[in-house]
Amino acid sequence: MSMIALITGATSGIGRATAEAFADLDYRLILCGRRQERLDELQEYLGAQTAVVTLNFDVRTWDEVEHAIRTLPDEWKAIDILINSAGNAHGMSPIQDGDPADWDQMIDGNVQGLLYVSKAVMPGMVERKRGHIVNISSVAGKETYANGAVYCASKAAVEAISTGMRLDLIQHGIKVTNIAPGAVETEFSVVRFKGDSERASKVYEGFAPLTPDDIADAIVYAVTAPANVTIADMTILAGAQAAATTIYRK
Ligand code: 8X3
Repeated sequence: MSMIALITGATSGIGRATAEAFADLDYRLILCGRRQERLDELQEYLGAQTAVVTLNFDVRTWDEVEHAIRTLPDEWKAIDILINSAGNAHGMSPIQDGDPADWDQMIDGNVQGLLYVSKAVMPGMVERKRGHIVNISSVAGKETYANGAVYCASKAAVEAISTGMRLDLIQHGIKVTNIAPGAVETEFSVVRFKGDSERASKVYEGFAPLTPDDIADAIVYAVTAPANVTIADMTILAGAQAAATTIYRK
């Protein structure tokens, strides 16, 4: 039987690109998101290629997460691969001007949500003594930049959780990979700047940003590595990028 992969944040960006790449590997897909129309579209589009189920829940609400995963049909319960891709930035400003509602969105979504989904999936992996968890962090988790303290903190937490998971799960035969992308052009900046697409497009001006497919390639590399190899951590920057905020623009 082919692998079963559960992907959060599957309706856009890195999550969606990973779903497409996994469909090419004939993995069976559990695609999770909050936008039903997009889930339906994915079900139709990728369902032509492989078996797909979609789950609509908010990663920030434990009851929703627990219920969605517990009530998966039996033939979908043995999840081999978990891709924690759901996450976002909300607002960008000096910390003293930050909006606590934005902070909640980032801490609840990027940290708590990742923990909740993992909590719902890990016990089964432990029981089966196999599994692979891939957490999508960010270069922002490795270096804090001005006006991004809380987003960077949320991603630094993802880095710490990835390491902690690797330490705790190794004895159960479960691999954990942390992937830290730099500038990837997705709806990320549009969300960060609250729909201001002009401001968002400036982020990617004058250089070629990463695409979600570039990150999906790295995820495929990590999850298809042989049993004797753990890809623990990958930082992937754009070709013109040297660090989070050091980008050579023309
Ligand atoms: C997104 C990368 O550098 O814009 O996580 O924060 S960055």
